[in-house]
Formats: sequence, structure tokens, C-alpha cells
Amino acid sequence: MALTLAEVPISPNGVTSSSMASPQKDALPEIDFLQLPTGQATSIPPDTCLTQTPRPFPNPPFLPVERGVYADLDITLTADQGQIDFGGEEKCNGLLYQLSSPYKVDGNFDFSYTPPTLRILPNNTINLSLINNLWNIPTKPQSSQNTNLHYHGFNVSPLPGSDDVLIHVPLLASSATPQDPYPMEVDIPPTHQSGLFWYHPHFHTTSDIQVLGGMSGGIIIEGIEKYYPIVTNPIATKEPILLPPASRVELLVIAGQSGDTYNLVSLLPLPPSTETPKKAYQLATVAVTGDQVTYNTGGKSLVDYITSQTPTELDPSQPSPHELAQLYIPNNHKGTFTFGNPRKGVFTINDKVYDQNRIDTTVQVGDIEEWTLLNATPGHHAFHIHQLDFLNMTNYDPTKPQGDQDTVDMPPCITDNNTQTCKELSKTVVRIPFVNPVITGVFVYHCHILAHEDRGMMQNIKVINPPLAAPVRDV
Ligand SMILES: [Cu+2]
Repeated sequence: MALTLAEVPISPNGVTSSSMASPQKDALPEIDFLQLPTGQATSIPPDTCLTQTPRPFPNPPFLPVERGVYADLDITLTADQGQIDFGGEEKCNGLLYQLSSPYKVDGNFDFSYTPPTLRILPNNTINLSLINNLWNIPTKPQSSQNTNLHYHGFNVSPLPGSDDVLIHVPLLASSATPQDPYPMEVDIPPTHQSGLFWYHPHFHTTSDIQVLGGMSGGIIIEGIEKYYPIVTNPIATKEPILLPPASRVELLVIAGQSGDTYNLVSLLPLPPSTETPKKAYQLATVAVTGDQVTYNTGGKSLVDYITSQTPTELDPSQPSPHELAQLYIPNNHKGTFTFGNPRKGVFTINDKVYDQNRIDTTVQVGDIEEWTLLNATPGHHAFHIHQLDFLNMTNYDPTKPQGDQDTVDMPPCITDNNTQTCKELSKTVVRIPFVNPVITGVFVYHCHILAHEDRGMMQNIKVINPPLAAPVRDV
């Protein structure tokens, strides 16, 4: 998804508002949007009416509703099929997280276009219970109706009962039978980074269709202003930004004066079309109101002032991006992972499709790894690892502010003009610090084009902590 701020006048005088891009649904460049993993085509879900005409994107509800009133979150979500309401007469079939306890309204579930955006502070806990009522989805085999929940971008424990995607929450015994919810208790460490995250199902073979059907929501870990005295993430650009599937960006809009309007637009077509759109799709609008705010920037332009700030309150247990980039990495802490598509419908890492019972990589707490990611296909992939952030060394610039990330685009290989096969693989190098003692156990890294992940492009990693004998689950 490429985003750009259209026609944005940059002024040094006032900061008006910040806007967050919503979590993006995965693009599907290589498969039929309506093809189930079993090969069975169906019109539900998702309904074709979701993809034929772009529609306005209303803001999802926030929980808690009021900004600034944060505590532990206790909610129950039911994964279900339902009608997505666009606010008019038209409704589309889709998949939803029904929000029940404690927000059930008048005895009816409160359907909305997207599930709620959760807001929480570090050092709090998300107590989220999940019920699987995906009873009416016409899939085979039965296991395709399994689901679970992933807290994308969170640096939290992957152990059972927390951010564990190796479990499955089975379907209700019948649509009329009550089921105990699957409880998750996700403790957010006090030093956890702030920003935009999201939750979505992650059961291998069904994650793509469930996310595209509508099952995903945002999570904001508040406090992002702590990084800089006045702003969040110093991207000073009007140029398009390429966001691979599952990445997020926080945007600061530096505006001119009251009455100005700024638009966030997508330059890419909506799936399943691969054609260049005739016009940009509007994702968000920022309208400027009120009086201008003036900052003492010491004579610098506001953009220069912002980008020259030193981040504050970073997690002291994590190496900074510049420290990470300068470390010596011995060969036994380097790995190479080749992303392949050997035949239609099969996606591999190092020539293997995913096996839940196989540990592909083992590291210890304290290890710092350098991984070379090779793309051996003519299409994009998007590398993502759970629980951790990494530094992209491929475009590292020691003279500029750098940030860690949890997802990175892997560009296509260079193809031979005659055969359209790869003659030179594309290469992306990342450094991953496994230094957080909370992150032990088995979790996954994978391509975040979920159709590829569902078809095999995922592996298990096991992080052990021998000195502390931390609990590690075997698979
Ligand atoms: Cu991929």
C-alpha cells in the first residue's frame, strides 16, 4: 500500500493534528481473491460487494471511548459471520469480531464496519476472551474454521495464554451451544514502545480469508509523544511511502492555517484489481481548525527542528538502532532465508513449507542475529517476525534517525526478459536483537502476504533462556 499526503503545504508555524493510517488489509498480487485454501471457490466470505466499489472508510469505535482514561482492558470478542453496515441501505457479507462483554448494547451485538480500536498504556494488561462462531463459513476441511488471535507488533510473551498463534480456538460445538471463551492475558511491559499495532487471526491456512473478510482491528499503545518533545515520528515528506502488508505509519501533519484540508490517499488499486487506479483513493482527511500554535525552534524550520531531536525514554534494555548497526556479528549468528514459490499455490522458506511440529531456527536470549532474506520470486514478499523488532540494514544510513520495524518489504528478483524467471535474487538484510528475557518460547516469522503464509511461507523459531530455565513450550 503506497500512501502519500496530497497537496500538503508545509508551514513552520503550526502543528495541527496527527493522523494514523489504519492497518492495511493484505494485497493479493498472485492469487484469486475469492479462492479458499482448499481450492473451493465461494462468494461468502468475503462478499464481492466489498471489492467492486471503493467506499468511505468510517472510523471504527474506540475502546475506551474517551481518550486519556486508560486501564486494563477486559473484553470478549466473538468471531462470526455477519453483515457489514456502511451506514446506508447497502450491506455486505463479511466476517466480524462481535464485541460483547462488557460493551453489549441493548441485548444485541454492536456490528460495525471494523472491530474496535483498542487503546491502552504500557504496564497494563489486555484480558481478551475469544469465541469462535465461524459456523456458517462453507469451508472444507473442518479445521479451516479454526481461528486464534495475534497481537501484531507487540513485544510480549508468545507463551500459551498470551500472544500464542500456535494454538487454535475450535469452532463452537454447534451454533446454538454456548462455549467457554478462550482467555488471553497479554501483559504489556512498562518499557513497551508506543504506537499503532493491530490484532488479527493467525491460524495457519485460514488467516488470509479471515483477515480479508473483516477480522482485524487496531491497537494504540498510547504515549507516543514521549519519544520527542512535541512530535511522534519525524517523517518529513510529501513523497509516496511504500507500506508492505501489515506495516503501519504514524503521520504528523504540519499545517498552514485554519480551514486547510489535508488528504491521505492510496496510490495502489484495491484488490483484486492490479490495474493502476484512475484516481487516488482517499483514506483519511485532516481538517485544520483553531488558532496556530508556535514553537520555539531556535531559528530552525519546524521540520528541521523535529528531525534533529533526540528521542527520549527509549527502552534501555534494547540496543539503539545505531548501536545495533555497528555491532560485530560472528558467522554463527548469521542466517540466510530464501523465499520461494516453486509451483502455483506453494510458497516456501528455504525450500520448505510450514510444519507446525518442526523447529526451523533456535536462538538464545542475548543473541543478536543477522539474517539475509533472499526473494527468489518475481513478486513482492513481506518479512515479519512476531514478538520482536529488527533493523533493516539494507537502507541503513548512519547520518539519519533510524527506527526498528517488525515488517519489511522484500522486493522482487530481477527477471530474465525472455524466460521471466529470476536471474538475480533480491536481498534484504536485517539485524534482530533477541535480548528481551520476556520473549522465550516458540513463535513464528513469515511472509505477511497472508495468502503466502497460509500456503507455507512461515517457519517456527524457538528462543531459549538456559540460565534462567524459563518456561519453553515444545512443539
Ligand atoms: Cu509472500
